[in-house]
Amino acid sequence: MGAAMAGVDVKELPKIPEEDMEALMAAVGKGNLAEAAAKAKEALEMVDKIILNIAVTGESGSGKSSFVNTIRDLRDEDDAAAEIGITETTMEPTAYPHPSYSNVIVWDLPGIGTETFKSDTYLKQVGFSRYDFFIIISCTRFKTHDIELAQEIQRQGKQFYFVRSKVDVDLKNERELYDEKGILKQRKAATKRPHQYSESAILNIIRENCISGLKAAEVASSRVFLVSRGDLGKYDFPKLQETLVDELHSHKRLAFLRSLSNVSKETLEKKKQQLQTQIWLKSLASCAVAAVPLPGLSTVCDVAMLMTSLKEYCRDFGLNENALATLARQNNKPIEELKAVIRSPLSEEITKDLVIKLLTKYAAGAVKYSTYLLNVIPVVGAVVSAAVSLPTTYFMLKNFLDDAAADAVRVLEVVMEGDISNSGKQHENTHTP
Ligand SMILES: Nc1nc2c(ncn2[C@@H]2O[C@H](COP(=O)(O)OP(=O)(O)O)[C@@H](O)[C@H]2O)c(=O)[nH]1
Ligand SMILES: [Mg+2]
Repeated sequence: MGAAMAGVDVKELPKIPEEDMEALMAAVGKGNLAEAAAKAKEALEMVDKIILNIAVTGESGSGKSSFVNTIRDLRDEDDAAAEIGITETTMEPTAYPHPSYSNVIVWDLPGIGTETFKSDTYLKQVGFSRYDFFIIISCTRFKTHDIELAQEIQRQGKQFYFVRSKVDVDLKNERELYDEKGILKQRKAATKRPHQYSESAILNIIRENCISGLKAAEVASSRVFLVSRGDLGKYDFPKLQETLVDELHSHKRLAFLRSLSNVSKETLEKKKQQLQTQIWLKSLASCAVAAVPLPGLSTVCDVAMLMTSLKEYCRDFGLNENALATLARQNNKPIEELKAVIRSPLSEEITKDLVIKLLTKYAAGAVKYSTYLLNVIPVVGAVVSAAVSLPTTYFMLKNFLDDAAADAVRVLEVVMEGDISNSGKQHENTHTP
């Protein structure tokens, strides 16, 4: 669990990054420590209250409801899942909050593309202003109404993303044109297809096919993300996650990031970095709000609040029994195989005693750090205990977060290993006569 703080040279201790410092100083203001902590707590609570509304739209049958489930990391058969294969009969969008992050709401919009479809009235009917961005799904090339809708969204000043669904179906159909050695069976099918079967080449053909249609229509963005229901780690789903995160307004980014399935190392890294930006505020809030002195430690802090933070980190990185059981089931792996690579405690193991144990571990190193803090944040220095508590708490949270993120990367590696061998097996099965 992280490098032990005891014996760490004070020069090696990280400086507070400038933007964290700004947030910290803003919270401290001219007030006293209690006020500063209350402000920090308020700032953190505001972040928790941020709501993100994602609109999923496209033709009926294109895979909207399936995608709504996929992005919420649910299987179609799960209780909270959107119903699949239902023809929409109303113009009412349906809200599907993320099962673990209820402030992230995915909206299943009514199907577009009927005879009477008009992009502007459609957007009015579904409540355009509510949404942060739009996902337009198609299981074929994008059609006129997809394009008109994108252009209207653009005109009204919001972002849209084209998602091409059901690529698993395309790949399966394409594979049938090739023999068991992967050689194209019919010459006349060879116009664009490679002679030797190649999944990436076929995906590129699908992508180019979509893009050329969008370019011809002069849509503002002709990026297309290829996905398949339930295959979160595959095709362009991880790239879509990253793009959405990058293009989201910064105050909504954390809310969205936390809700993302841990399907790529890039997402995990971004999640960690974004969560890190809150640690100073969390430490400050913990040092004065409901803080109690801890026996044997020159630290005062709100242990209950720290416990909550650690449990939240576990949830963000899928480190609890429930999430691991689901992941194991989805990937046909024994849960023990996933647990074997986890080094930090799971959510269920986080107790008051554990928090105190961790704080004790980081206290010695943090004492040295307090001198630095006394100089930069005089208000903290005014309360001697806080000058030690603040860095102690900071290092405890920071190390726990780093460890949880590293665990999630290792779990992902185990899952991805499985993915490669599984897909290999699938190919063999498909082609045994
Ligand atoms: N193979 C495959 N089938 C899909 C995929 N996405 C959706 N479907 C199927 O396509 C049909 C329509 O999907 P649905 O999500 O109900 O579309 P909606 O009408 O746009 O909400 C259902 O039978 C789904 O199971 C996918 O990625 N792969
Ligand atoms: Mg539907």
